[in-house]
Amino acid sequence: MQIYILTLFPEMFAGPFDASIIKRAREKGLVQIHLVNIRDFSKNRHQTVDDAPFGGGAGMVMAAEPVFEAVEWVQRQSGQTGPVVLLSPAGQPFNQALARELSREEFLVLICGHYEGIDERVREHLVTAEISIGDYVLTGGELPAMVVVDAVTRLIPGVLGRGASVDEESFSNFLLEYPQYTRPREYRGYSVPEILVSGHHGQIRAWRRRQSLLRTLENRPDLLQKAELSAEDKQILKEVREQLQKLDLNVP
Ligand code: 9D3
Repeated sequence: MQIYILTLFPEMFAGPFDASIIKRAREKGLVQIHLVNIRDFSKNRHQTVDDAPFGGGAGMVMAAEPVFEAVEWVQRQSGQTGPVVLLSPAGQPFNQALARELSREEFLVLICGHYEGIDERVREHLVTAEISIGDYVLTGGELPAMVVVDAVTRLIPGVLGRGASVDEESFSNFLLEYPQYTRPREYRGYSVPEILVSGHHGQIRAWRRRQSLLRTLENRPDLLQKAELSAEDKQILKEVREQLQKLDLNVP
């Protein structure tokens, strides 16, 4: 996959793509990440890319021209087309399903917005998808672009080692993961749950399922609506909810 990242701050990307799984994916040629400086496509003497908003108001707006020129240059010189994604707080929430869709593309353009906003004509006539990574305010689209590249790259076939089954992950099944432990069996007096060292595989499976359900109920009750729950799962959740109600704790 070819990923082109259009940004005013290409230097921010040094580091995250040079370690661990993304580094290996790049070395294997499974993903090529290209950084393009939007400022190189400014056509004025001072190389500016922003201007005051028509109609007045605070802050500066990223101009349409350098963004259009940068995207069209990328498409010309690569000879490819594909989704043009704008990272923006007003975008659709990024999630695993969207990461999976994007991972099937051969060519992706990510535009990192900056300043208070971007000329609406970029959205209307250039961008094909607008993505937010969550409900908090960042300084620009650079960190969100890194998040998208990370989530998408690990889904490209061949990037993760065998055994790392991407389908069994939480967010694929809408349950949070169960607690994991490794050696030693006791650390600072804290011991590993006895069941995990019992060798009773059926009981271990049931314990893990229960832990996933409890953790999801505690931290992400919204996910339980989407999860595929067996009759036994529902019984567990019912019992836990009743227990919590008895203790007068709030529970969804
Ligand atoms: C005046 C209203 N602000 C929107 C909340 C303006 C504004 C603030 C911060 C516009 C852009 C930004 C920079 N953030 C991003 O570009 C961004 C972002 C984010 O801030 N949160 C979550 N996801 C994303 S994706 C891009």
